[in-house]
Amino acid sequence: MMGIKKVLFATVMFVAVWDLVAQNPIVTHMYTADPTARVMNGKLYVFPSTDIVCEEGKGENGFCMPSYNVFSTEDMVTWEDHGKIIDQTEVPWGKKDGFGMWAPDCIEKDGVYYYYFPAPPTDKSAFRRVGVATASSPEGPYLLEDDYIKGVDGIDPNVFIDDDGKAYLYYGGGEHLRVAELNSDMKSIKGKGKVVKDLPSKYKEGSFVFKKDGLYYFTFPHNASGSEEIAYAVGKSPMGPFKYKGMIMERWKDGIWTNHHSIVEYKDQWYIFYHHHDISNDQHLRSMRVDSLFFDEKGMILEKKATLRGVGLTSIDKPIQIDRYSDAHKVKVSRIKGSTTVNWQLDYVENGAWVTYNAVDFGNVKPKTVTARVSSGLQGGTIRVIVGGEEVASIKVLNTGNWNTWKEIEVPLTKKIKGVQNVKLTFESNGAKYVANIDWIQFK
Ligand code: FUB
Repeated sequence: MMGIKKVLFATVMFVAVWDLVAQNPIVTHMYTADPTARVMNGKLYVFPSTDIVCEEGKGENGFCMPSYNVFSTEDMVTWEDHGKIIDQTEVPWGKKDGFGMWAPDCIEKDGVYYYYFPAPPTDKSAFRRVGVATASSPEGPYLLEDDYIKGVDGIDPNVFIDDDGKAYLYYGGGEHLRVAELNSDMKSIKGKGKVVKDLPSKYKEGSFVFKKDGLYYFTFPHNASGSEEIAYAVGKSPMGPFKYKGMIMERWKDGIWTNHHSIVEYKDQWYIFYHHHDISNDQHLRSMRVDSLFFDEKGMILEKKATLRGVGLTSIDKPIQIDRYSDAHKVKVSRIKGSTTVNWQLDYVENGAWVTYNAVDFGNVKPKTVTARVSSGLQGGTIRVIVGGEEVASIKVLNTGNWNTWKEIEVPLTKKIKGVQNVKLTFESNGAKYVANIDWIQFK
């Protein structure tokens, strides 16, 4: 799917800039979950948690989560990894081998970046306590507070600062989620946390609050049946009550129990960040994703279908990873066996299948050919390439030997293409059920 273009290792800093990609998942060199996205200094920063493969007996509930990295983008396409900002071994009050650094948040107030994270405390006073670390830049370095926030007991801290400067901490997981007003030091709460009222019953976690046009949106993963959907409620105060409005994103039905999100507006577009188990197919090794989000004229959130395509424009200067499609019919997706990078293919592509990939930026290059990297263990067939609604090429695929033997087939384009266009491929077989597997296409 993508390759690392530049990787610089230093003692304390790891920086990686990826080839232009705008697809899901957005990071493939490590597992990232629970993404909190924030706009800071004109950039979009994402603060996720980190999943790693668990050693026997480590972590909790199958999760092994030792540390936090921070990522940023300015174009929603190129992502930079600013490296590890906090490790469990550095938390003064936390277990050094707890592997329980669950969903974090970060927010700026008066030029200080406050990073909130849950961790298992050494004093065993709770399953999770919430710690704070501060920095003068979103990328750190972060200075950890000596102790956790007193009176806060629970996972998934989220902070919202209202227009009047008052800050609120939301936290917890279970039948009830909680809210407390933060003191102006942003490191302690006023009184006791209160239950957020009027939310639907059953398991909830991962509160994320934002305000739009005077309305407060209380959004949360909700396990209404079997795995978590992303749901929301709205209210007129950051403390609630909130009126339940329904689902933003439906629950996963392919073996992953959690989802965890954040919602942010960046450069006049709203986005939802969330996670799935794209790379690993293991619900404890998750990868963060992003899709665009829309509201209706009354401010209600339109339900979002998770996509592989993600967001942003895809430039034609590299192969287009068609397996990260916008929409598809009669195809499956799998990792390519033996690939040294994280790389997917479309497979089980049936006669009559189609796949769309939106927002390809052809610029003014006016490409002359299109190449497809394909394999077929049967008779092959024809792949028609349709750009902006018009057929621009037809690619004949024959048997390549087997489904793991790849061939690049280049054909001329019959039309001039420029600007931003949606691309569609249709598949017709030479008689067999399956046409061809396809890794990528490239316009040149
Ligand atoms: O990542 C560990 C936990 O899983 C998070 O804290 C929850 O929100 C769920 O995503």
